[in-house]
Amino acid sequence: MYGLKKDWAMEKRPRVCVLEDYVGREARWCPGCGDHAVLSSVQRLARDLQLPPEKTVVVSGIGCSSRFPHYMKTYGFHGLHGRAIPVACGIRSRRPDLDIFVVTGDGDCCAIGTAHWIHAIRYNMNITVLLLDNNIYGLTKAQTSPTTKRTERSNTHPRGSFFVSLNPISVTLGIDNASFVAQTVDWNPPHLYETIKAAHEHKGTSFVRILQRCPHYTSHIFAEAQRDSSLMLLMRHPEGINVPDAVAKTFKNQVEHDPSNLNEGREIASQSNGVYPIGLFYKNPQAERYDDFTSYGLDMGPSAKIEAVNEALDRFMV
Ligand SMILES: Cc1ncc(C[n+]2csc(CCOP(=O)(O)OP(=O)(O)O)c2C)c(N)n1
Ligand SMILES: [Mg+2]
Repeated sequence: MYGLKKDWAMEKRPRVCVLEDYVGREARWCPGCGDHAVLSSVQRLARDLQLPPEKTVVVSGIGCSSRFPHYMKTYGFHGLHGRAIPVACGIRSRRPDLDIFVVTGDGDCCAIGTAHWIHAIRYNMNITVLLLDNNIYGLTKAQTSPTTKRTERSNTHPRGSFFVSLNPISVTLGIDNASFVAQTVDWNPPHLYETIKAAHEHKGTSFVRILQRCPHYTSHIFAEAQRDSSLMLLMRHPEGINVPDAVAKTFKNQVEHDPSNLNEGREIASQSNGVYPIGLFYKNPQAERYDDFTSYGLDMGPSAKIEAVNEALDRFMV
């Protein structure tokens, strides 16, 4: 017909997602809050990897940072305080096909959610955990959190916190079967992006602590490190976080650290000289994954499932 192909309109075009396909509601965080930087990194990563929005889920607990799922145009679950990680593990147990991100705060993960955090690291299911650590309970207006530094003032410690703070990286590196442990900062977008990218690529529980500025309550704590890069230590290795040379050059302090060396990773994490190490402390792609067991039987049809349940129940017959 006049040289036209009859089925031209039926041609299936490849799907392309643009940034707007991942942008949800307008973020209500304060201007200058580090959470904005993490949000745009995750949105850009989703766009760059073309993650299908309907196959992506962001799970959070309660806190300022935990408002994250509202700001992504993907599936999301804004749940209960401290319970983000177990919800994500539950989703992963039966949905190997989804991309699962967890966004949690230092109160959410390291106080009320501690038991879940420890066991999830041991289970090593394939999820990406982003701990947005501003050293304070932000949403409830400035109470001391486990990561609040000694002497820092808050509403619960108006004369300054008097006890030693918890280091989430050292804790995670101490848990058997940890498989990916990294640290980055909200104020260095290339490092932040590359760290989240490497975490997402890793198959297992990736734990990323992001030092995050709270402009309202803890604006001073990372201000020095932001101004002076010698207060940070950049860990570099071909198997580590792949930052462009132009970015790496801006760090005066660097160390070559092989992320398969757990003991060296622990040493770097626990140094108490006031310098923040950033990069990959530890990676073990061979660590056992609990989701390899929980996804058993996903391909069974409904009648086979009923038969299996009946068989299991019959075993308890007296
Ligand atoms: C069971 C329960 N306990 C306490 C609270 C009150 N609460 C809400 S958010 C929060 C702490 C949030 O701090 P963090 O996780 O560090 O998040 P941020 O706001 O700093 O991002 C607390 C204690 C709650 N909502 N539910
Ligand atoms: Mg916090």
